[in-house]
Amino acid sequence: MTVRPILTAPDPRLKAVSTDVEKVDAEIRKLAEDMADSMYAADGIGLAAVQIGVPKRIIVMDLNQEEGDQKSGKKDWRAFINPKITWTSDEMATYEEGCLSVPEIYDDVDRPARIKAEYLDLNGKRIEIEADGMLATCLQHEMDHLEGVLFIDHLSRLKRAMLLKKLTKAKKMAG
Ligand code: K2U
Ligand code: ZN
Repeated sequence: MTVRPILTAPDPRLKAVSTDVEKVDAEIRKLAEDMADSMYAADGIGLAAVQIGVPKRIIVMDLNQEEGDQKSGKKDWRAFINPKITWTSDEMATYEEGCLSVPEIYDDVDRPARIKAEYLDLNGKRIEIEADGMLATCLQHEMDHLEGVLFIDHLSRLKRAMLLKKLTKAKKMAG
């Protein structure tokens, strides 16, 4: 069990474009486990490796936590390695998003309602999925992280500037 600190904005490391995983080996599996431990410790339902300072194209997710399963202790996380979105619907969906790297800020973000994606699992096996609802939203949110993009980057310039000023002040206060 290794909980690692989650970077918070503003932090230039969160703007890194993450690089592909060359080989899904024991080191990558350990990193994914550390990511899952860190996600659960922060009450998240998803986490990208760059959020713990590792710019590798790895995401972990456990949408069961959204339904409050953490109370039953049921942990059923999944890793998405080198994920690619292969199709997006014209139909859009709006969710109030948050982010473990943008603490205490929530706002509506419009994203394609349905997507098709492919990725490698922890055994290096290629998986193809179709997703809608929270899985589609969360996967797109996490894949933004792999491009150095935060959900606040989808908001208006004015709102984003205000939020970054608030986050900068909060960081200074926290020392
Ligand atoms: O990237 C992250 O920090 C993980 C996000 C995943 C997420 C983003 C947008 C919409 C849903 C999930 C965190 O888990 S944010 C905390 C959270 C927890 C439950 C439901 C929604 C957001
Ligand atoms: Zn996030």
